[in-house]
Amino acid sequence: MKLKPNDKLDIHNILKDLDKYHPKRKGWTWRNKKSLKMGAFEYKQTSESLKNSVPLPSAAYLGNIDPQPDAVVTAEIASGRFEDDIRRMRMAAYHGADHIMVIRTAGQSHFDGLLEGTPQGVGGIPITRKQLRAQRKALDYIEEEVGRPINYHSYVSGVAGPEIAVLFTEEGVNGAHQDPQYNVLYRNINMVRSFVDAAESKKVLAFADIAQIDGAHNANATARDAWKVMPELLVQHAINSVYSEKAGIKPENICLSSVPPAAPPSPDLKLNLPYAIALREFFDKYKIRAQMNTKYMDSSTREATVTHVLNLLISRLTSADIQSTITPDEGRNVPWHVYNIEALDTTKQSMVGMDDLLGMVDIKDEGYLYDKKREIQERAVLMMEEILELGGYFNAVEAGMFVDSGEYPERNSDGIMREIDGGIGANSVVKRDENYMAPVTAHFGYNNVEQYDPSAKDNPANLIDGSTFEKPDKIQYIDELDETDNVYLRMKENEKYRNSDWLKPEVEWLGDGVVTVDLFFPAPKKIAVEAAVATGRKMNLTDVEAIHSEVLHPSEGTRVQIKGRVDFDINVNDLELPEELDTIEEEVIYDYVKKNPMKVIAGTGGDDEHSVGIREVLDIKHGGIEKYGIKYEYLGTSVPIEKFIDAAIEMDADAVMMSTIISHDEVHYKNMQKLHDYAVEKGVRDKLILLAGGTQVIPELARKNAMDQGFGRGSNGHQVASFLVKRHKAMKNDEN
Ligand code: Z98
Repeated sequence: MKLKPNDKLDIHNILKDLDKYHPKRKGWTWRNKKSLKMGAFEYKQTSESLKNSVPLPSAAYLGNIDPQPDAVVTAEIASGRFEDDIRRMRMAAYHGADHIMVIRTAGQSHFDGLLEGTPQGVGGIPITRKQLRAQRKALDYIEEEVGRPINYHSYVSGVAGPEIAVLFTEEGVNGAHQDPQYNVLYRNINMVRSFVDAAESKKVLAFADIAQIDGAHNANATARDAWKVMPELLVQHAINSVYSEKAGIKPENICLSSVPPAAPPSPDLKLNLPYAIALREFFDKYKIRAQMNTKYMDSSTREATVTHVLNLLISRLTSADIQSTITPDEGRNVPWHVYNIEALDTTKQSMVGMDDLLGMVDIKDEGYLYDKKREIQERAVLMMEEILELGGYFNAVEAGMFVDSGEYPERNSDGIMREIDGGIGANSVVKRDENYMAPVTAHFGYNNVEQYDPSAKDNPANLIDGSTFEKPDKIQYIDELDETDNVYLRMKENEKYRNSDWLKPEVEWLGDGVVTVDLFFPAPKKIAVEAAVATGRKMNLTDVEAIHSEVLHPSEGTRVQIKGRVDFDINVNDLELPEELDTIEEEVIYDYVKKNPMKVIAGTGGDDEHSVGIREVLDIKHGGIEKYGIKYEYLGTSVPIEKFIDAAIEMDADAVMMSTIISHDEVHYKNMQKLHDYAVEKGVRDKLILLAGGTQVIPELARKNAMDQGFGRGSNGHQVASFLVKRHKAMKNDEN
């Protein structure tokens, strides 16, 4: 199967023969970094371009260039239905994501085994073999389509950590969160059990060349005052990194999950930049995976985006290796398609916009920045020393040293306390029996297989003729187990909207029917919010909810955003699709007009005083035809129809552009006919290009009324100039 940009990805096809599918490759991939020359510009911190992509909106003015930054860019996708996530992954890849992080359903850490089938999740998807295989298969096609390897990622922490690590290796997952401290602090999983499991998990991740992200950022989100937790963050990174190296993960696959702890209105950079530099300096042999601050994210997508851009500045100043893109709507709902893509565009736009920043500015190694950085590092070292004095990490956790709201060494005695033999799975670690043996690949510790076959010492899985890592055919694939919650049922329910002529608005799931409405009421917040919800109901939306409100003034007004559901759908065959006016490349127009000067007579025809539209299409200021070197004579408003033609004759013009806004009694079309008739009467029709434009003009009807072309609502100078050049050229050819 090969994906084509104009064809939808067929989920049925992905699910077909999934039991026999094995991933194409394993291991993490970084981007091929290189300097680029693109259009009129040179870039330093970029990577190889994509075969297929969607550039930033403003690229339309710059030859549609789409420079890709040098860092790996993450999209965190979490709709709860893996089949819908797949479509979003393809959109994300087109916008520059090459690290797809699938968020798992709330609290999967607590499951003490593997799930099978594809149940629907909350705030993410249940990670199962079928789900992983289907998504990796889809990504195998998508990476071909965009021409860049895509890293696929999920989480290995939790009670079933080692089992998940094996599953990930078998199914071609390329990146994973793994940090036993996460289990201990946030999931109350026993610490001995967590660290033993982590050793096994990490050994497997190392075997599969999976890049590992740690969990330190969670302290950031949990801490009462996030900026006070900075020294501890360094300690957490250190513990997991060294432990990972000891378990065999190579340093370049160890990625520290860093989040700028503060956000405005705190003085963002004054807090976050010294911290980011402290981290970079201490851990220079590892990679930095920069996440965004979500601790201080509210429901304003605008505010979240600004925080993210400030975070991106820090990423650029400290050369982050993986750039995450939390969605700006995460503060108010489970991320929707459009916000995932906006976050990716925010990242691409900011990173490309800040290209070679460090080539132009220096980070000061004296004064406030240096002192603050040094202070954070010193506090971290002191904390580590105290942990050692206490007898190690376990004792330190028992003493409540972590996520205390004081800035170390200050302590407020409100840290997360866990007992060494408490929590889920306490006392479940048992000493290996003497007869114990593990005929498996990538096992932490002693496999004890020599007693059965001395030659199996270096390759214990030989004893069983290879494990699933060497022999993927040994993998047991289990299809759906739950008859009431599976992908086939869900797809049956919304099949009407899959690859069909039927459309329903959607935010995260096919055919979910969800829409947002943006409203303003000249009322205080409390009233405005209820008025907005009432408005939604009167608009026949169901499940109406206010998702954001912002006071513009305590009494003058409030902005409210609501979401709700529609229960109708649209058939595409019933739509009247506007005619697309094609354009010629701007350079070609410039060139043609330079060699073939053109003059146009313009004005608003008949008894019509509107002039803004035509001026926009004429004036250089807004990209009108003047920009391309086309000269015009503007006759003003309410121009008698005959005057257009008389003036054209007098000035030897090539074209007439008549603007016409008023449309009652079809007067606009009648005037077009009149313009044509008079040109014929004067014997100049075949020498003149006649154009009519206005918000009520339908191009096809303008042509029926004897115009060469009509330009309706939203037309612009580029389209008009393109048409003039094409027609002028054709007329010249006819003459010759
Ligand atoms: C991110 N959005 O990093 P359960 N293990 C670690 C984690 O950090 C997390 C989980 C497991 C953030 C992710 N963190 C938030 C180290 C989650 C999740 O099943 O929900 O406990 O696992 O991009």
